[in-house]
Amino acid sequence: MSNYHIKHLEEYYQVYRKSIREPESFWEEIAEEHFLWRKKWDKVLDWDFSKPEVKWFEGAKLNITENCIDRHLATRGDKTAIIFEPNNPDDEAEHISYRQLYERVNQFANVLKSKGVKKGDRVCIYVPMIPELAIATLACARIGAIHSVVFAGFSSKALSTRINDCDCKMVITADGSYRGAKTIDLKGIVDEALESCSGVENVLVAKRINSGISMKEGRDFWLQPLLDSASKEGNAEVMDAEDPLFILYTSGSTGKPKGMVHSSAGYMVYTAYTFKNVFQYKENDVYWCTADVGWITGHSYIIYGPLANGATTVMFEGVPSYPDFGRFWEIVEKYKVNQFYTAPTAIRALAKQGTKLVEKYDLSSLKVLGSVGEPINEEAWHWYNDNIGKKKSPIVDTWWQTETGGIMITPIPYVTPTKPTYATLPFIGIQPALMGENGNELKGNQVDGRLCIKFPWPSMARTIWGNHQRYKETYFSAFDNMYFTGDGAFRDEVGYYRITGRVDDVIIVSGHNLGTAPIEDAINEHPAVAESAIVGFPHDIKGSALYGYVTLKDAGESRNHENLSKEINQLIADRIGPIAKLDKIQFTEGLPKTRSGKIMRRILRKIAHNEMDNLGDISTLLNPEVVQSIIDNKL
Ligand code: 7RM
Repeated sequence: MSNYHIKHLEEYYQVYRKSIREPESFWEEIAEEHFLWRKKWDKVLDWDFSKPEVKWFEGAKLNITENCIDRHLATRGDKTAIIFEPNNPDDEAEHISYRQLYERVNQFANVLKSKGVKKGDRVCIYVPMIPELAIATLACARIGAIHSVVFAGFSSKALSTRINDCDCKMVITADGSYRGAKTIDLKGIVDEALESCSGVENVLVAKRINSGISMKEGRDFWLQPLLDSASKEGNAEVMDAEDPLFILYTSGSTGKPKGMVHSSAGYMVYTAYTFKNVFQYKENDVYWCTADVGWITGHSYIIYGPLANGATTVMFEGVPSYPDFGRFWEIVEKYKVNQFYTAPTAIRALAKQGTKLVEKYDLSSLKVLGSVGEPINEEAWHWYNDNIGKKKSPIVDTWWQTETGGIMITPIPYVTPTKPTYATLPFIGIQPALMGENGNELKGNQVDGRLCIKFPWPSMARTIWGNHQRYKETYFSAFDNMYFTGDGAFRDEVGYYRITGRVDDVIIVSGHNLGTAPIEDAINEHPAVAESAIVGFPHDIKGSALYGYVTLKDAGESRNHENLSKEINQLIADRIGPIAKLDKIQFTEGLPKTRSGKIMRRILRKIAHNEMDNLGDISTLLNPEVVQSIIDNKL
């Protein structure tokens, strides 16, 4: 019997040791006993971090949707797979059983095929949090098309960049979306994006807000009539273990977004196994992750991980503040949610509202509380623990990344004793290392270093779409034979890990990773702007907010700074999305630079953090005099 479900701490340590000593036989047992294979593998693992190349379960054949849907039909056909809770609490919710999911995914898959989508083709999914989003995703996986879900809050420019990067031949979208009291014209955004995407042949449009949108003859099709006439049966495409399952974009510190490529078998095994243990999911539990499917958290822990375990997963269309800040708790009560998984930024926003709206609802069904996306500060941790978990539901602070595919460092609830702000221990099979700046591994406890992973795990991204060299440089070049995460971490006296944040230029605002470069690019498009630099600074709710330093082309020209700031933020909203708007914009006469011309963000970051006394040696700068004037005019 394999160790699929870990129930106490001793067992964790024992299974952990086994997974490190004999990774291949460990993962082989898990894979063999808990999944449906069309053909078993020839080799469990083949890897070489210097290339880098990683293959899990090579030679195996499978389809992930047979594991997420078909195999449950015999025992869980009538069980609810997805509960859809709409934006407006007065609208009717939808309970989709495993059998209905099977039929709807087949119908969708048949529509895709009828429009010429084939195995290996890329399909862009730009759909709000409605059932069609999950169904479209699974339908792609069913026919072996590679889905590229783009968060439906991104601008047309961000969308077209992502469509073109991986040559999507189809876009799936909706007429519009609800967001609290507002609606968003999604189809309009798609139309604008497609002006610069010549490879897209068809657009399938789900009807959500019934807005009078325009449809382009021959290119655009309403989804529902096509679904209605499609068969509810269909065979899943047989995929190789290492065939790509999806691409998901994440922003880097430089240049264009990186299309992280995830493969089929390893991703399935690892997301399913982590879901089972990190949430201690038991049959008939109701699980809710508040993320959007547009992020990796939604891919792995709204769709694939839960469904591979035959779980009931909630999909919520709305926002935590609509119609009021009690909405999350109302939903927990309504569905008797057992596991609740959200982000620190949401917790901080809700904590700010006090506990009145929390006390209105019965939260006694909760057994596990999750946190993900950024470091959870101590105050938020305690508020969550005291008021939502009533000190009886363990908090799982789960550290992981788009690139890792699944949860990497986390407590196992009721197994690992928790500690505020600590993600605690590596999950089964994960071998973290803390590295010093000289490339040496920092052994022992009570050390602070750069977080790396020494050994492959099944759900790691295999490459960056179209740019394997960039994959190698970004993740496998900082340290020999290690995957570098880009995060810093501290290991305490008992070996628990605390993530200290990014060590590169990516800033996490409200749980969204924002690279500085694309934001600076957008600002620099403004005709009056000479150059700009973005840094993060601490923010009560968002975790970090953006501080922009902007120099104008003609310093003598007296432009109204307030108007300029508005125009700059509008540009950012148009190019990237409202999430990337700056909280503070300081107009400066220059930016501190190295002699080779690199902007010294380190100094700007310190100023934004009010650490003026600790700027370090600035004498080597090209223009040290500019630093004092920036300090004098700080916002
Ligand atoms: C899942 C996800 C990844 C980055 C990662 C970290 C930060 C995520 C935590 C965290 C501290 C956590 N994927 N991060 N989880 N930092 N504690 N529990 O968020 O690709 O969007 O972001 O997020 O910096 O590198 S992601």
